[in-house]
Amino acid sequence: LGRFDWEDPFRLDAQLTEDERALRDAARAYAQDKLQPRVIKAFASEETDPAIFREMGEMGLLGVTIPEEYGGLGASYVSYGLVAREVERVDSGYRSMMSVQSSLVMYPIYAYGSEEQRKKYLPKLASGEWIGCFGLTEPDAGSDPAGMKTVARKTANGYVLNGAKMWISNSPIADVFVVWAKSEAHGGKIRGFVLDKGMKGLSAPKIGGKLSLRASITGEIVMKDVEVGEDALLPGVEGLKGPFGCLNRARYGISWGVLGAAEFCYHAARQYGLDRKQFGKPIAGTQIFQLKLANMMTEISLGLQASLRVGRLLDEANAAPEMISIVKRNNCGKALEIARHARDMHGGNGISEEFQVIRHMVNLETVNTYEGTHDVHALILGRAITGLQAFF
Ligand code: TGC
Ligand code: FAD
Repeated sequence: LGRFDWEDPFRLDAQLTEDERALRDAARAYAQDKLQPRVIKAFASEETDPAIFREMGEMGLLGVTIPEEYGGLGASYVSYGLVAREVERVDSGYRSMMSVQSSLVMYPIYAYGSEEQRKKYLPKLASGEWIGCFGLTEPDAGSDPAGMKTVARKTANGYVLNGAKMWISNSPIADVFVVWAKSEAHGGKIRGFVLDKGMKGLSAPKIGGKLSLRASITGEIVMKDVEVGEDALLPGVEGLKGPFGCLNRARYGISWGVLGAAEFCYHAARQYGLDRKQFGKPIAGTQIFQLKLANMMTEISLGLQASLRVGRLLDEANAAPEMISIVKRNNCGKALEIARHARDMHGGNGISEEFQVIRHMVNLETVNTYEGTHDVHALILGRAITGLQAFF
């Protein structure tokens, strides 16, 4: 009979290639050495250090799946998931910064961009010299992005963009803005545009007062008669499948990331339970405490196996979006539940920043909402199961 490891019940480690393990270990070392020491203060003061992008770039953590000729690593989707897990073990906000840059900015420029756009943007985004953001959500169009109001009007030399995007990760510090707009010249179809910081009429005010994801800056994107050339249009895609193609990658990465946050909470609760004595014995020696730990370990290990499976299918170009909805939805929901239990299992200490579980808990509220809410993914799956759409 085989050996059992409470930290790796199904021996995920043995299912990875040597390259995947090496990248995972490098990402873990970076996240623990460089991100962990600054996160408590960054979250408390709602500050995002832009230098993190350059550090991640140096480590090769931006654009993991983008080919090397454009500055990426040309590595597998499983590798990308492993990086997300290590970064989110520290904080969902840091993973957010990384995954927006990789999946929502570099990926569309690579997949839908012209050769000129790829050469202009990808190497600088990969190195972290430039910071990117992705504008899909609007004040009146969140779960229903087809209801967006941002428009691109054709001019003699290009387009004029008008509209406002809301809740955009990285936008106040971004150099590169991938925005989605209804293009009049394309029959009102949604098209992607790449805008540069400093363009006349383009601004990105910060959204303050967030009680979740405070280490990752969020803002609006306001476009007032922003004039761009034809070269700003992403030529390779039309319609909602453009932004959804990017979201597939980011949602998949999140499915791994949230389990990193959940693992942190599980490990912290276990250690706390071993150290903390009440009624003359460690609280980890009580049945209820052990039941909660057993549930945490079970959900994390099942979730990791599922994400690994979807990652392998993505690497074979054989993954369906519904598979990604399953792992995004389930892993986010389970991670949030695990963080809430870990908070409770720490008693009063559970509300202190020092023990970190409450930070993960409030962060996971955002992650459960963005990139398709828990319920919206249920409706995507319900449609696949029944053939009936229940959105409206
Ligand atoms: P629907 O009719 O289903 O589809 C419209 C067109 O899009 C295609 N499509 C997809 N293509 C690729 N991958 C997918 N996952 C796709 N899903 C749909 C579809 O085939 C169709 O193509 P065509 O050629 O026939 O036109 O569209 P709908 O309007 O009914 O959509 C409903 C719904 C709920 C599925 C969708 O709108 C949805 O997923 N809503 C959630 C919105 C969302 O996820 N927003 C995310 C914003 S970005 C973000 O949150 C970043 S946070 C990042 C961070 O900080 O880490
Ligand atoms: P709504 O769509 O108004 O949903 C409100 C509630 O109604 C939810 O519970 C939802 O599940 C429910 N609901 C909606 N429709 C239905 C239905 N048909 N049936 C049943 N229930 C329904 N967006 C970007 O484009 N780029 C970013 O970088 C980005 N970063 C973000 C960062 C943060 C910190 C946050 C909080 C959000 C970010 N978002 C970003 C936006 C995010 O994707 C949206 O918040 C999300 O898609 C939900 O949209 P909404 O907030 O408008 O909520």
